[in-house]
Amino acid sequence: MSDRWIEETFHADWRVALRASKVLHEVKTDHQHLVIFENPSWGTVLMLDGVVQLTTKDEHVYHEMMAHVPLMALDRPSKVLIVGGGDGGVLREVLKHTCVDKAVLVEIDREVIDTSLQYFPQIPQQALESARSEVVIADGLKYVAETDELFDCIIVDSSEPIGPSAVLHSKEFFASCRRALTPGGALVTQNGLAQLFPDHLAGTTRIFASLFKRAAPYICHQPCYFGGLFALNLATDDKSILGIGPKKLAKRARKRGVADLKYWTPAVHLGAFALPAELQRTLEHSLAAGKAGDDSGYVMAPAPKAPAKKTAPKKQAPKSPEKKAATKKTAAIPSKPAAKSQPKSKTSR
Ligand code: SPD
Repeated sequence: MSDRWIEETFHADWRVALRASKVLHEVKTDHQHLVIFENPSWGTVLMLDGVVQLTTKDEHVYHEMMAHVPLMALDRPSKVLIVGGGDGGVLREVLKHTCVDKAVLVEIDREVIDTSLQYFPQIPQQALESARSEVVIADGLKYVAETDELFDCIIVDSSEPIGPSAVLHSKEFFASCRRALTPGGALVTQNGLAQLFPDHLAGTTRIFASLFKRAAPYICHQPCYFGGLFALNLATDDKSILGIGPKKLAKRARKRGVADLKYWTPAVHLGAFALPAELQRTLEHSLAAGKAGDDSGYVMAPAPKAPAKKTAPKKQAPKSPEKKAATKKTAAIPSKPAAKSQPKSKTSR
């Protein structure tokens, strides 16, 4: 058994390490550091720039919730765009919907696709080679800004707001997504750890609410994203898609041949939009700030610089990126929105 422990280095205040019983591949690609390794409990693990992206043990949770929540909500989605997601997990789930004629996957880093096919082919299965799939190696921001095509659903399967994924959390990018959606289409993105960094979720919700008629954050339990509830977020101009009941969802799943899932069910779909009280409050305050003119998203502060060799007298430890961003955002969000400006929550169904 190897003694190498590979750390998730993304969080400034804690480190989670996984034992690599075997490192299968490690490379600095043109875009990021990529490592794939085996772990006896988690299976095969993919990490990009020190952030766990997936493990073969639990990838189904995230991939099913990213794909089936928006697609089951839509009446007959036929064209889907996936930005990122080069491992093919979201694409695999999207193609389960027989009504989807075409799914375009735009990935900036070819090596993510190639190494996924090589080291965990059970995740993409045949999705990347499907006649219904089109794989484009391109910058997602540029692709969405320039495409003439319209999609019923856009799924942004990005990493955290660092490296090549940073721009995929920006207002500019989400505005381009809106332009590339058919009327009433759905946009979904991931929004990080809901309880620890609610500002990420709140920032995107504020952007979504400024661009769309409805922003609908939802959550899942993704064991390998250590730190509790994991947030996803859906935006649409057709609020009726958020009111589909369990019977209709089940009927759609049957009709489209979507069966044998491991996480998504109609009840899980509906329950995912039920947010813990404090999170709901944070989002309401954030939306109130949005109404007051602040439609900024979540911007991670640059990582603290390494200390200079000659150390000056210590003043205060640098704040972690999350703490800095949190401080900035909290200042913009009234602790209690004035009764008059209390928004009708756009996050409710
Ligand atoms: N905290 C990590 C979030 C990563 C989201 N993307 C995962 C890619 C899996 N297809």
